[in-house]
Amino acid sequence: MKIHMFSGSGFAWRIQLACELKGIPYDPAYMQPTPENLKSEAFLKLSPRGKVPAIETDEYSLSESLAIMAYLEAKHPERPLFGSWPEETGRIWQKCLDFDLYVSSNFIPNLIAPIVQGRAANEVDAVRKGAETAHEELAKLNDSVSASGWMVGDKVTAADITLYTMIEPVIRFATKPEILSLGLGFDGFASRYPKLQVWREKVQSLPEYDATYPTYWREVDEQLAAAS
Ligand SMILES: N[C@@H](CCC(=O)N[C@@H](CS)C(=O)NCC(=O)O)C(=O)O
Repeated sequence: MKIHMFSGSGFAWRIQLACELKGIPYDPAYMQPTPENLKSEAFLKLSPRGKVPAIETDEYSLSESLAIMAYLEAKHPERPLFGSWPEETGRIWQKCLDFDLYVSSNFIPNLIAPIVQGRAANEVDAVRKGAETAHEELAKLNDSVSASGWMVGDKVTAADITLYTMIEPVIRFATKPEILSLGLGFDGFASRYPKLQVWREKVQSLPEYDATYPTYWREVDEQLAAAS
């Protein structure tokens, strides 16, 4: 199964994590995130909105990260990521949908995109407002971490995957050296959101995690480490 993606896409990271956790073999089909690639006729057949991730096998293709995770769960029910009984399944879906409908829909256009696209310094007020909304949501999420340290229940689920792969890019991009002067408040993440920090470390400690860490991020990290 191919995963059409580009390195650093949080939505595609979800599919890699789901595959690694479930032991599903996959082939990351990396592309450059250009309009020529994403909006090409061939790619639009796999992903009608021209967005990654999309999966492709000889018989089937699918886009939308939550739909892909649900498909993988139905196809490979072992090591469930969407719960083992109806009430748990409902809670996991609630967490995933709430996050994508109301939270990541703010993170991406109002915080991550202006930073990644180098617009943040010219759009300081809008970015600060995006950060403020993100902090309100993160505070609620911090309070909602379950007693086990996972988002729902007592083991890693699709809820953890869905949230982690968007929260981690926010922390990474909003703490870039050139962004710190905007005072967006993510450099104190661990003390501001102690339960989320423990949760982050739980995700990062999963044996399957390292294989999914974005290769592009790793290269940048290594270059920075070598330069310092
Ligand atoms: N709702 C979609 C969102 C996918 C998405 O926004 N992907 C981004 C990369 S992280 C993308 O392909 N952006 C390119 C574009 O919109 O042109 C999902 O969950 O898969």
